[in-house]
Amino acid sequence: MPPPTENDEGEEERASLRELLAQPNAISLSDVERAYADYLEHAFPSLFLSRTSFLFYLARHNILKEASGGGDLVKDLLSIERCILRSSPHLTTNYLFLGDYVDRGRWGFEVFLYLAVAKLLNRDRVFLLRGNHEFRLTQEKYKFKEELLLKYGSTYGLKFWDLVNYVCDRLPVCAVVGGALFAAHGGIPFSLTDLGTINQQTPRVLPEPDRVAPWVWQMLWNDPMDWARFLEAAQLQKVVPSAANYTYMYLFNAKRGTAYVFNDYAAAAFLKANRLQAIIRAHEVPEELGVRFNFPGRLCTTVFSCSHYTNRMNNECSVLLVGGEGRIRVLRIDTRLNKPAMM
Ligand SMILES: [Mn+2]
Repeated sequence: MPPPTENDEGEEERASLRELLAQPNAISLSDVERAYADYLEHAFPSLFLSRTSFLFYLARHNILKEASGGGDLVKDLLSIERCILRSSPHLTTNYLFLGDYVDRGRWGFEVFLYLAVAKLLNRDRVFLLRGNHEFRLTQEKYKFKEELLLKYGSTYGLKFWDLVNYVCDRLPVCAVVGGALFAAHGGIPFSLTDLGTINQQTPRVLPEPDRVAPWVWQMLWNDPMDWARFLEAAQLQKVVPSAANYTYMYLFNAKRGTAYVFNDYAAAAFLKANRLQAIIRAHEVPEELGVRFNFPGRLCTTVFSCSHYTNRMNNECSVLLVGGEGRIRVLRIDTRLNKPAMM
């Protein structure tokens, strides 16, 4: 049997890309690398919580009138284009994205590039946090690495994969908005909870946070859990809640097989200790409208900005509009045109 021919459209595209990249005057990978380095240098003058003061700085000068938090933008380019970046390229609002730009869809690379370009054009307006899919391990397990290999072949696919992860390893993992709101992809951490200490002790480049900085891993993977479900989970895990070992507040996250769940006591303690008002996170799909208030008193809000998630759900999506003093408004995104067939 003859070997399968590769003379299809995809191969033609790959060949023309190779040709383009082989030309001496074409943009080279090192140019792309330099652009990313430039992006990082200017994006986050110092990573992590120094962004707090950066955001405080903006707030003090009344530039940060409102900020939108978009969560779990996996694959949903249509929603980004139509609803979030429609005023691009020159944005008049600040945008904070809560991670998960790749995996679980066909357009991870495009979403990532789109947001990177938005950042380059609007350095002081667009902020990108890291999600639990901005990791090599996760991307190998889900679809992103495969997506790049399929689109660009093994040589360039792997190079692009490295470039994206060069950026991911340097993305900040949390932010404080307007001195009032804590934002992270998953939630509050367990093994270190003082933001000042976290800022000091977290390496700026983190390819393996699960081993080096578990609190970072936790901020990307943790989930909030209401008290009734928390008690059930404690019973299942045969844990007797005890203030001494913090199991009143955190439990092993059995659904994920890693990290922790936290209840409203944990949320309140964390917010009080860090003098903040509320938590904004993504990471879980609210059933319908793209938003869920997890605890009484709106201590924690889950926002999801990807419609028709994984093409199997019919969820709509939302973004949060954050006004002065941390007031949150929910903006629903019109997703009627985002039919799964179009993904
Ligand atoms: Mn996630």
